[in-house]
Amino acid sequence: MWLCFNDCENLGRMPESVWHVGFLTKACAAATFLCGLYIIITVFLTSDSETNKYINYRHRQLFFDLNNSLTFNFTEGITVLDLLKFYSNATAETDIVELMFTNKALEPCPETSPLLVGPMQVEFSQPMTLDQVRTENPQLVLGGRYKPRNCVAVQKVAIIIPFRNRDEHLKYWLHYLHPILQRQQLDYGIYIIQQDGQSTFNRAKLLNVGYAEAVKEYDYNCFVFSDVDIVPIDDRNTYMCSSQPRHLSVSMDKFGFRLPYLNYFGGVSAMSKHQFLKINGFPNNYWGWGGEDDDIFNRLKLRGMKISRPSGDIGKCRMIRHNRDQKNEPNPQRFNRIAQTKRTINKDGINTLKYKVIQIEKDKLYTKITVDISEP
Ligand code: UDH
Ligand code: NGS
Repeated sequence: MWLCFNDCENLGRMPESVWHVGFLTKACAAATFLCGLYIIITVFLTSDSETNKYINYRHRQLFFDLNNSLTFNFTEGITVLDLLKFYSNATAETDIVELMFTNKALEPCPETSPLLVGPMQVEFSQPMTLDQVRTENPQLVLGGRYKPRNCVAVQKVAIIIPFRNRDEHLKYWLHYLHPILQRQQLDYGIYIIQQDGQSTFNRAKLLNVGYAEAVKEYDYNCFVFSDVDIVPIDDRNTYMCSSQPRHLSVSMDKFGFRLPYLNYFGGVSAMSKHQFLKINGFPNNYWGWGGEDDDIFNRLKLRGMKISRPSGDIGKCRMIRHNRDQKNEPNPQRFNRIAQTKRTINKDGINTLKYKVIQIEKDKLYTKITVDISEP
């Protein structure tokens, strides 16, 4: 019931200015409340007090990235909720709230994941769809990203695939690799770098683009460069970096499960950011098939690095059989080029990389970046 003591008949006709003052008061109160909340969270996350030790790495990273994302711009298609899910590894909104407000510290993941199963059956004859692969991988976050839920991954790994017209192969690669990478307890993202147009294919330049684009998005410290048609058949072959550049596809079925030659560095390899930058990335001028992996090997050798490899047993891989692609004919200049790495290493590489991003597609299974890498 309303009580009225004064000017009762005008109660329903309050002057407009009074309504404005009421609205402003409420708006100010709301703004003050939000500022207060922000300050409390900031103090909580940055204080050096006792509680600090309970705040796990992930919450800090989340806070940092949220701040950046809100201040700068979001990568196309990524929402605050996606970020929250990614950093908390939560699949449901209730999980996020729970994780945000529990003080449970995460330990680093063990050096060897307890989830590994060893040798696996790998074959490429069963029908496969992307929807099937999406259903198989409910823990993925938009962009083909994943983090272990119960521990902090040892490395942040960007997996980069050079790509054009290989959709059939990509389905199998995603079907096999996502579960393997998750069992390996990696904090990873999948980057498919698709060459735009019909000009001659350039694998190494696409890999440079993958590096450049991945570091824009996240603080990756390890980069795995993989052909789309190669699948490991033992998950102990960890897609991680080590103190030396690592060659992972050491024992392929098409080579009778052995190296085709000692200095072979093609197929799948892994390099830390430091190792990659030490060789000025990869050459940009190998158009067509062959030689670019030998040039990369030369670069590593010239900079005093050695190749680390898993054993032939653990490093077993299968390659999806295929015919030679159009516009990827053997490069007639490749022998000449690999003879000149010493001269070209500083002049051609990540420091001279030029490309134009045509499109970025964020799928649950991958980030696909279509690029124009043609020379003007
Ligand atoms: N790639 C594409 N599209 C192309 C060419 C290459 O996506 O048109 C990518 C893909 O990731 C592939 C990688 O570049 O795995 C390496 O290229 P490749 O598979 O052509 O090289 P590879 O040495 O095969 O595996 C060479 C042709 C072999 C023909 C054998 C005929 N029996
Ligand atoms: C070498 C190529 C490499 C290639 C390797 C395996 O001859 O680029 O064969 O090729 N080097 C040169 O041509 C200089 S494969 O059998 O996988 O097609 O990676």
